[in-house]
Amino acid sequence: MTRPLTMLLNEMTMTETTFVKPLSLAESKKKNYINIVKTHFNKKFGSDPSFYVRAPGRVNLIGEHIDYCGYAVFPMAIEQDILVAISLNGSNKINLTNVKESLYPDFTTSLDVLKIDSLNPKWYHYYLCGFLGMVEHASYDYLSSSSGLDIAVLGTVPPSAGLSSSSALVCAAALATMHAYSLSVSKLELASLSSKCERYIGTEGGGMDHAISVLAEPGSAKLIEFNPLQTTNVLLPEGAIFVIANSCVEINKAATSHYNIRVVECRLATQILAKACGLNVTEVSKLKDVQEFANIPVDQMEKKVKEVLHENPYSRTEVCQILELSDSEFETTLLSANTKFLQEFKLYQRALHVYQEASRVWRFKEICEKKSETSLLMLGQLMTESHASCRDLYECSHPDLDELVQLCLKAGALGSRLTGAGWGGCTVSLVPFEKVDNFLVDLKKNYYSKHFRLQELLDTAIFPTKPGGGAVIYED
Ligand code: ADP
Ligand code: NG1
Repeated sequence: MTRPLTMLLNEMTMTETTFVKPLSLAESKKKNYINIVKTHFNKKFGSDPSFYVRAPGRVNLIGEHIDYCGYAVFPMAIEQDILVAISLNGSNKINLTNVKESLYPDFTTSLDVLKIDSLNPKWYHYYLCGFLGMVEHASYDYLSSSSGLDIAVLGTVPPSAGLSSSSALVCAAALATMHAYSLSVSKLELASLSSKCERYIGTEGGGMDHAISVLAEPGSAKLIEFNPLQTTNVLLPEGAIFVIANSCVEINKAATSHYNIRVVECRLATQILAKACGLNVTEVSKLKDVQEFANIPVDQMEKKVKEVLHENPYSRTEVCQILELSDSEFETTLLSANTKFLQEFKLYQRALHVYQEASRVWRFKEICEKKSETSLLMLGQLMTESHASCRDLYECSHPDLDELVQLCLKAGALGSRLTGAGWGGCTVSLVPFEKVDNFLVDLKKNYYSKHFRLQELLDTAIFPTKPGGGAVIYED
């Protein structure tokens, strides 16, 4: 029977612009997790939640550490996610509980003393980032002394592994807050807002993770461009699959300064390149701005970097001299809270990585779109080049990750690289369908058995993945 046009239009609108889905439409595996978080909510708060939110983690296929430099990246959402069950509680308290209580203990705060401690980040601070970002966006208009919330969280994204568990939590919190207070925010706005508010935790991240967590559509990876934020669906070539393998080396971005150091090095390289190109340094804040204002194609920026920057690390004094800044001006305008101690900066290597990685992203997209017999080989090669650049120029790898990449290649991957921030976490490998089974067996034998302590993590440490959908609100 043909369905009326109005019904079809409603369905289209539902998938494209609103987040809300009936709970009955959730996949059965998702329903199991929803039941777990519902039971936990009920045990802690003595009632049922009003609704649920899910926001997925992601795997970045290529384009590492370039989103905060303004360049496009190429991630896809994964099945693993953060689930939030939530209800208004009529008090002025936010009560947060987590299904994994031993790792993430309960937390309660009054609405009038919300604080995010970026020096000692705890799990609930990430939730509060999303909450605060949303209420600030609404200028606190919706908050009263009875706007408190009961919240239970369940996460399946491996934490601190480069698959964006923290951003999934921030996005889920922002979306849950939006719906609890009946605010109206578009998907694009939510993606930008969640990215800004995760910075309350202290890391100066780019917008990739939130954009994909909110905007992902099942079945395709996305090219994500910034300023303005826009996304393009890209179908991945057939015949191979992306497999994630966790090195099981954990690194928390907010509790260390590695990530912000790289952001600072890119900022300094931007200023020095801009000056050398005769640009107005106050108008230029990202490496992409230099390339655009100087009107140089991205694949020719390598030449400019080699002309202007030197390979030896820059001292703080030298940077101040070049930029004509006093040390205290330098500290206040260019360094962040956890990078004030820095004395040396590798600018040549970081800028070279960023421009070359940005070119690789566009080549990756073109190969996916053109589709030829050699597509898979070429994609694999770009991924492996990207890893080498992360390891040697950006220095964001880890010996265990490098070992894992080599083992993945030996086990049949056409390409393999670290994914996400690095310094630990996961690899993503492009593996031909017919080799997947052997690939899994080989890795288990050669990496996970060798690192004996990882045996118990095997079930969750290595898994094939396909492009999943973005954030959703489930209601009964
Ligand atoms: P990632 O690369 O996974 O985003 P981060 O180091 O940025 O790693 O963030 C990890 C932090 O996010 C954890 O230390 C924890 O505070 C929070 N987090 C991740 N998953 C969960 C979860 N399931 N429940 C509560 N907090 C979580
Ligand atoms: P993960 O892997 O989630 O820590 C971080 C940044 C991204 C991006 C990647 C590196 C945040 C929230 N996320 O991701 O923006 O810069 O590193 O490509 O800071």
